[in-house]
Amino acid sequence: MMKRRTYLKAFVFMSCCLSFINILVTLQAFRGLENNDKVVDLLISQKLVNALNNGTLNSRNKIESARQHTSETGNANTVRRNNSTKSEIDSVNIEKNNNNTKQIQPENEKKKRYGSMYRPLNFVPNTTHDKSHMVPYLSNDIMKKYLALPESNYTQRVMILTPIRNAERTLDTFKTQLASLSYPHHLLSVYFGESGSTDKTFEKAQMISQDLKSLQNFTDSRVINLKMAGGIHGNDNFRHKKEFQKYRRSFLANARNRLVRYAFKHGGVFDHVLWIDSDVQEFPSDLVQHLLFARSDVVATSCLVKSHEFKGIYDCNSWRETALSLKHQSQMPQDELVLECYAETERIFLPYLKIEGRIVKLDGVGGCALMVKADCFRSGLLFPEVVYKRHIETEGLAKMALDMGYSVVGLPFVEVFHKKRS
Ligand SMILES: Nc1nc2c(ncn2[C@@H]2O[C@H](COP(=O)(O)OP(=O)(O)O)[C@@H](O)[C@H]2O)c(=O)[nH]1
Ligand SMILES: [Mg+2]
Repeated sequence: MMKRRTYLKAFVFMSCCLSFINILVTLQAFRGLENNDKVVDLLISQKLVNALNNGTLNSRNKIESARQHTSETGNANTVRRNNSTKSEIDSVNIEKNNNNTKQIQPENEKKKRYGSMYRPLNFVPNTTHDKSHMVPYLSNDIMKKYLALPESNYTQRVMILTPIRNAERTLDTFKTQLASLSYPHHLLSVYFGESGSTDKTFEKAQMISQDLKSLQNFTDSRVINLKMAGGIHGNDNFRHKKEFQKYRRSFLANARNRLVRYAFKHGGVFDHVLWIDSDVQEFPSDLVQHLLFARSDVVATSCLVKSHEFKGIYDCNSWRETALSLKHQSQMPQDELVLECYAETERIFLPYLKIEGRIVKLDGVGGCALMVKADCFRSGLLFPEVVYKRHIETEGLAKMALDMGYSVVGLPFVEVFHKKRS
């Protein structure tokens, strides 16, 4: 009897041990699967980022590309359930891409036409009527040829004006770029016009101003509270919705006008106003010299965005009218706002005018990096806050400047880079 009970106990004990080991093995297996899933998830999200960056840079294509990759993610999930490898996932995605050739231009075609950071073109291609928004990468030799500056003894004073709102995260880079300007710092002042920030933009800009004055020898630097409320804010897709543009751009025009008025009242004497947006992350150290070299009243640079080994147009507001664009506008009411990048308007973007040389005539300008002679503002030029000849803000300023008899030009080879799209 005792013996049978001992056997029974031993049997129960053994069964418990076996079940426990079984549970451990199963748990381990699940964890392994989970980790595999994480790796696959990472691969998928990386592909999404790549696709967004590799597609042409206009927003419509970006949306298409994002849509396509949402369905790719679905595909990959199916593959994951079947325990497939990375190369299998890649081949499924490549197949999917092949079925969508309309949306994604083949890499080789893109490289041949626009060059790339690694294989720049050794000539200036004619992209005048290009609709892709991609901008050719040109070799250093070509760029040097079109960007050579004469020796000069600079004496002109430049007031840099930058409107800021929730710019805390971009201000450090912005300050580094300002500090590396090779124009004599004692001829430069920087005024920031802040309003509506919900982060520490104001405090950060104050610290930067202090450094620019004491460590970088700038003549003056201040942060001004513009005392405004409103505007349109949010990520690129939201902020750039067509229906918001009249109000958004009018608000920005008002901010710019307040800032420039303050500068004239409190900023001493200066010869030029240089507008630079706080989310422009890279500009050439000789930016000021290039803008002065144009010897014009209103001067804009190309404003681009980098995307892996390619680059594309960010600011669509620097353009030249064509006969066709003017014909279209002549059929519109006077107070209708014409906006670039929302439909084909048949205008030519500044970066596509390189074929004409280093200083080209424009009819519209953007505010990424924009120099305006101080005398233009003194004689009444401003950023229109209501529609002026079907345009507003910076583009409206260009239209108004032309009407006042001022010269409006662009420097297609001088490229500043806006931060990546959000
Ligand atoms: N003071 C002020 N600056 C603003 C406001 N909204 C934007 N900005 C600044 O104006 C510049 C251009 O604005 P942004 O939204 O980047 O224009 P986008 O690049 O054309 O979309 C940037 O330096 C912004 O920080 C605002 O409401 N108030
Ligand atoms: Mg911006």
